[in-house]
Amino acid sequence: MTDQAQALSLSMLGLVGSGKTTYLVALWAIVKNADEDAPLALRGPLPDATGYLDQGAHRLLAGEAVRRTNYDTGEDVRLELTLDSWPLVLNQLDVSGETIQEAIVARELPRVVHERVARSDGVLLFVHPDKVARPFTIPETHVLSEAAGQTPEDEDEDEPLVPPDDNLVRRSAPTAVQLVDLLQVAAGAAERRLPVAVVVSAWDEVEADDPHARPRAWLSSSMPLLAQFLDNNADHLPNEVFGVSAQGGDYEAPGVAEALAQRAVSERVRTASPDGPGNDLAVPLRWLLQSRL
Ligand SMILES: Nc1nc2c(ncn2[C@@H]2O[C@H](COP(=O)(O)OP(=O)(O)OP(=O)(O)O)[C@@H](O)[C@H]2O)c(=O)[nH]1
Ligand SMILES: [Mg+2]
Repeated sequence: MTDQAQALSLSMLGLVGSGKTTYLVALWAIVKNADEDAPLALRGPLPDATGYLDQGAHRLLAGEAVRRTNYDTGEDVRLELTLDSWPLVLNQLDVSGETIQEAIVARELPRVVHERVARSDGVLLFVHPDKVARPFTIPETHVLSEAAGQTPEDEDEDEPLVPPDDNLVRRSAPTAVQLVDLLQVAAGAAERRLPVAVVVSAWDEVEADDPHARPRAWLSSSMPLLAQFLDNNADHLPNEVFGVSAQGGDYEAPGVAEALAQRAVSERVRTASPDGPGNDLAVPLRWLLQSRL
């Protein structure tokens, strides 16, 4: 088999600020300095445009968050790697969360993203734990309408039905609804079995709340709809959930960025997989690789 035939091509998907670029840049900072015989290493030519990655890596090294990805263009990154001696092409279009958000509203991926997903061997789906918009429960809805000056009797009054604005509904839908929509669109584009590695980014923040947190259990309690969708569609969308702290901590918290900046990126990273905690950013990639072999 040629390298190309074995190469794994992945797409990164996620809503605005879900941690996609930080993961990619941390990976770059690590492989750029790795020995040739490291489990995850660079292979073949350097990517055409390393400026975007280098700039991001520079910020991470200094303990600063990466910049937001450009809304219009995104960034096209192709990394040729070896993972546990297997050739792996990380052919990733790092699009901004807004591009994905627009795709959800339109229920159609931009053509360039559609083509990538169609040719992908797997998807990294990013979720930021602090940016999960939950659906309201019925009691919460009552509290909110009372706060807005509405009494339960008002709600019973006959009002003419105004059809909801579809775009508005999709835009303001809970995060889990948007991600299920996105996965359905991606599965349609792929037209075949599409393994999904859910990456819960900023895992340090989840662990700060609960040091015993496990990624799949976190997903089930934070986004039950998404967890159930993944469970029910495991035939078409085989899936696993990972916790990843690519920064290693919250750079906004007092003293954290300064302390982390003293350490190499590879030593800051924290991961949580079904096998337990670790500090290997490649765990979701390894799972995707194995689910294609
Ligand atoms: N605490 C913590 N925060 C993180 C971590 N990784 C990313 N973040 C924060 O999450 C936010 C979004 O990260 P990005 O990597 O820019 O997310 P993105 O998905 O590329 O965002 P867009 O390109 O804007 O759609 C930033 O404020 C990061 O500082 C982490 O490991 N820990
Ligand atoms: Mg980005």
